[in-house]
Amino acid sequence: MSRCRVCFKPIKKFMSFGKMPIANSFIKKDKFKKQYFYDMEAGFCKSCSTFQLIKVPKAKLMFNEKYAYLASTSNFMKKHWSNLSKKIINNLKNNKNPFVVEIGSNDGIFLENIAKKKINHLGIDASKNVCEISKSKGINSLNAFFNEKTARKIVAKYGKADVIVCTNTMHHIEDINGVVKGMSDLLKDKGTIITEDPSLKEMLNKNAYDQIYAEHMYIWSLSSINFLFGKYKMEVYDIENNKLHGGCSRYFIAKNNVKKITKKVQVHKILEKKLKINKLSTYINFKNKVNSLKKELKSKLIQLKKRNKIIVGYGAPAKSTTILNFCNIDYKLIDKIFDNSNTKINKYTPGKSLIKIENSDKFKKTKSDYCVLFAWNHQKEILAKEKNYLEKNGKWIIPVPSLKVIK
Ligand code: DWN
Ligand code: ZN
Repeated sequence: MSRCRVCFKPIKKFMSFGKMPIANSFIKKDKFKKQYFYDMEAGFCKSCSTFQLIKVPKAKLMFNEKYAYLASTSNFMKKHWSNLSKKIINNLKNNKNPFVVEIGSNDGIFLENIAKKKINHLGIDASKNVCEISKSKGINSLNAFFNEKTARKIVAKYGKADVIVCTNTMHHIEDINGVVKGMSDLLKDKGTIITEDPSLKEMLNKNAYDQIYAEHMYIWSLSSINFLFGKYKMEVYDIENNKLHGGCSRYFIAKNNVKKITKKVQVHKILEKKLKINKLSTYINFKNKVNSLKKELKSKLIQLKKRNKIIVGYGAPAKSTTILNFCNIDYKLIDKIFDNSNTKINKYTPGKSLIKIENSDKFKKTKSDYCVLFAWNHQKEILAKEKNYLEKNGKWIIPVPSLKVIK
């Protein structure tokens, strides 16, 4: 029987996606036959309301020296993290010799703003390649998995942290109890933890099943985050919702009774209650909606192909791995996918899809009739960048929340 990673109670599987590859394992031709597949099954824990994958690949298979996701590929995101850093720097202005720690610091897109202000900081990331990029930006970074042991070493070497930032990382962590216990040991009594992850409410509202893949072994809600931190005498005292990555929630967490709980937290609690995120029926409905989206997208592409239309894709996010493999869409339907990450260009999409990834610089010069926007969460930025596609009679296909063609 499978157990919940947060509260260890038995967990119920409600949806199976079938065999899936590692979402960010974009591959060269010689690796086609050597891919790792696992059964991707989504579960829901009735006792702590945590949405999570039942089984996940070993962390080393997902986070290693070849991690393909570079946060700095989006200007919109650079602005997002610099705004957060300004907010933190402002809140720290009266702290003596503050210390900021980021868990999951990726390529330093957030910490570079803190380092520039000569504030004591430490970035921790499990993937070696992104740590190297951070170091090259003058960021103090540690290539390690964060847990209680790492926390003890950091406290011994640097002291406790005023702020711990952990964005788009909480959903990646199998030993989530170890990490949160480590955070509680590392945090000063009056300190703040800021986490930010795709929001369960937004995923359900947007039928965004492509947010589900091995790295995203949880899709967090206020209710499940509060339960988790509550186990270590901490609580969410403020929340901000934003449009990043298809809709994320940013949680502000402190030790119990240190900070006043804001109205926004109460309002969000009521919203989650209305959405019945603690009821299994909500997830059965989600599964039914997703299965019909899957049929719709596949039949649309087959119908276009029969009319000899040229179909390409734009953006090869981790999310596209779920869409392509769950909907059984491959190179026979989509000729190529354009992307600006040098970790993905000239490689192929993982699993059975095996679609070539080309530099997005070539998009304008390549004739196509339809383009599936897999990076739909960057729609504003991408459609502005590629504004003449529509003028040349190209049509965008947006896969979620419902199948939409922009002419
Ligand atoms: O937690 C995670 C989230 C935060 O980021 C990680 N699991 C990995 C990653 O998820 P993702 O790969 O779905 O992220 P994105 O930002 O939706 O990926 C967008 C893709 O589109 C990237 O490969 C870059 C590409 N892109 C592009 O080619 N041109 C993006 C933009 C904005 C562009 O203009
Ligand atoms: Zn649980």
